[in-house]
Formats: sequence, structure tokens, C-alpha cells
Amino acid sequence: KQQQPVILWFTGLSGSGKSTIANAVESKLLENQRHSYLLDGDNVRHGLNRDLGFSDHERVENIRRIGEVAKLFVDSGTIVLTAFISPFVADREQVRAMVGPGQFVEVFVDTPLAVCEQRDPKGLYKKARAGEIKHFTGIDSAYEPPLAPEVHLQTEYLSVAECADKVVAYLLEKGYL
Ligand code: GGZ
Repeated sequence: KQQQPVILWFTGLSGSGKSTIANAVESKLLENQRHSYLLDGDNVRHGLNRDLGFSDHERVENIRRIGEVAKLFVDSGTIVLTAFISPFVADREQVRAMVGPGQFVEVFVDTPLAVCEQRDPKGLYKKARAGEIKHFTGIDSAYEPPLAPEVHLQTEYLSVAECADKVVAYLLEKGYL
């Protein structure tokens, strides 16, 4: 059976584990000879979107462009994974509306703010609390959680491998793989 192209749209706070889990899913897909591509801050915010900062309207434009690029990948038959905070419901739903039915799978990386702040791998929350970074998501910029995500990952209770397994199980169950 052929793979069905889809956008696996990871959303969650900074430090929630989006990129880590998306990377683990990508590895599992590769093991199974599935062609996929991961869009994240490293290859998009430093390139295509390097003109954008973190004001609300710049985040809206960030997500709009990422959605357009993700759609191109889907058109090419690829499973595309995106790992961006994507804080606003309306922007995520706009991407969903751009692609065919069933071609947008929202993966909520649900890590509470307190846990992200405790982990603080890059020291960004500390800086945000100190006022050195303005408009930081969860501190002084909004995060709107998904209301009905296709996959809900509570990372406090699941390992990275278990989270990746849950995403792949969803894809198998729904016939994407
Ligand atoms: C949130 C910020 C900010 C502010 C820099 N708010 O943990 P990280 O470092 O690697 O992930 C965060 C990343 C967020 O970029 P996104 O493109 O995913 O955001 S959005 O979807 O909202 O457009 C963080 C870093 O950039 N970062 N300043 N003010 N995260």
C-alpha cells in the first residue's frame, strides 16, 4: 500500500518537545521506508522566514508561509512534519482548510508551562521572566491550545519513544501508512 501524503502539524510551547518528538517520528518513518520531511525552526526561521520576529502578526505570517510550504510538500506526495509553536487556533485551522480533507493531522505536544519552564533547555524562560526577551509564548504572549487535536501527547506521562509510537499508531490506524 502506498503512503498517503499528510501534514503532521506539531504544536506546543517552547521546550515542550515538539522537535524532539517530530525527529523521533521521522526516524520511525524512515525505518519503514517512508519518505518524509521535517520543517522546523532550524531550516525555516533561519532561512525563508529570517525576516520575521515574534510579534503576533509576524507569528501569523510565519505560520502562513510554513503552511504554504507544507502544502507544496503534500502536493509532492510527502509526509511533512512541522514543529513550530504555532500559538493561534485560527492560523492552524487556516492551514487545515488549505489542504484536502484528512491531510492535516494536528499533534498537540501538551507539556504544561511549569514543566517547560522547569526544563528550560536554552535558558529562554529565565530570560523572558527577567524581561530580557519580550513577547515570549506562555509568559507575555498567548498560546491557544488545540480544542480537538487528532493526537494528544501528554509528555509528562509518556517518553519520547512512546509519544512517537502514538503518532505512528495513529497514522497506521487511519490508513496513512
Ligand atoms: C517564543 C521564541 C521567542 C519568543 C525566540 N516566543 O525553544 P526554541 O526557542 O527553540 O523554540 C522557540 C522558537 C519559536 O519559534 P516558532 O517559529 O516555533 O514560533 S511561532 O510558531 O510562534 O512563530 C524559541 C525561540 O524560537 N524564540 N523568541 N518571543 N519563542
